[in-house]
Amino acid sequence: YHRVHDTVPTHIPPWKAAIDDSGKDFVDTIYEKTIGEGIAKITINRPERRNAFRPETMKELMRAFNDARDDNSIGVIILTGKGTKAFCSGGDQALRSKDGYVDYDNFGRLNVLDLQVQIRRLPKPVIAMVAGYAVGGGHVLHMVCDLTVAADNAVFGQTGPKVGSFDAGYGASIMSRLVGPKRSREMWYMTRFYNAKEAKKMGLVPLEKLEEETVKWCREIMRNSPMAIRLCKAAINAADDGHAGQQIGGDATLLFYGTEEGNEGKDAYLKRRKPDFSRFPRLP
Ligand code: S0N
Repeated sequence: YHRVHDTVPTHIPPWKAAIDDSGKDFVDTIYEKTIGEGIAKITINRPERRNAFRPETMKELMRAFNDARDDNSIGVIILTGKGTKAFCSGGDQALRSKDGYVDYDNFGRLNVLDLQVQIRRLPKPVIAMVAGYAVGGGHVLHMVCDLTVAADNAVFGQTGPKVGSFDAGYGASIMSRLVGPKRSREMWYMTRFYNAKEAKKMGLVPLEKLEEETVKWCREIMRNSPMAIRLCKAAINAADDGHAGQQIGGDATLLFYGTEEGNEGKDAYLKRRKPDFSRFPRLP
């Protein structure tokens, strides 16, 4: 036994393009494995869209994860995004329709929810390797991974209530467990982005700035979609009140996409204008 053998080499291994047995190409993703080291790397490859995902992206990621699971030479899987600007920016808002995201079919899908379940159930560790933005559904993907290694340019956040969307399944419950229920509420209600330094300061302000900051928080929340916030709240509570609510949460997202309020956020994002949720009721 030599202590020297305990040191872990730090060089990046040569990655070799991998295939699965479907015979189909990977278009939105890059699937690679190391030679002889037991590591698979799965990269979302839509950097021109900050690695936003569409249904095809999800299908390919699920194929790659499935293959890495079945390959008994693989012991750990890295999930990452192409380039340094984004890990993943969530669902592709340009492809959002009344019943989910649409690319090659004439109906929508929310198949990212299936990928989340697959990653959670996969019996091998999945490590999110995050450079740049991990926001929206991309933030949820990093949260469902076992571990996250973040570069110093990483930015984390949920955009849902700003773009008329939310993840009332794992996106709420896992966050509540990871950062605590109060911080989850901050992230979902206010849709702020946080770098690693800011994340540590969430909720702490100097005494003399207390009221000023509190009112600012109220205003930040009031800018966002009331229905999305209402359902985020129910979803964050579901983690402690019983997981049974979570499927209902996913279905609620689906219904919400068919409403005018849900589309206001997406349209505002795509037209690069501020969303205006003022005409929507804040139900008691
Ligand atoms: C990522 C952001 C912060 C990057 O900002 P930056 O660096 O200033 O770049 P931009 O100029 O804004 O972007 C560069 C180009 O990339 C496009 N783009 C970026 N993100 C998206 C996106 N998500 N969809 C479509 N296009 C995107 C830009 O449009 C731009 O293109 P060009 O150059 O052609 O103008 C910033 O881009 C940002 O805020 N992006 C939006 C992030 C967002 O709101 N994501 C969606 C959030 N919602 C979800 O993810 C849904 C949640 C979910 O996953 C889910 C859960 C349960 C049930 C269903 C779902 C579901 O799938 O919906």
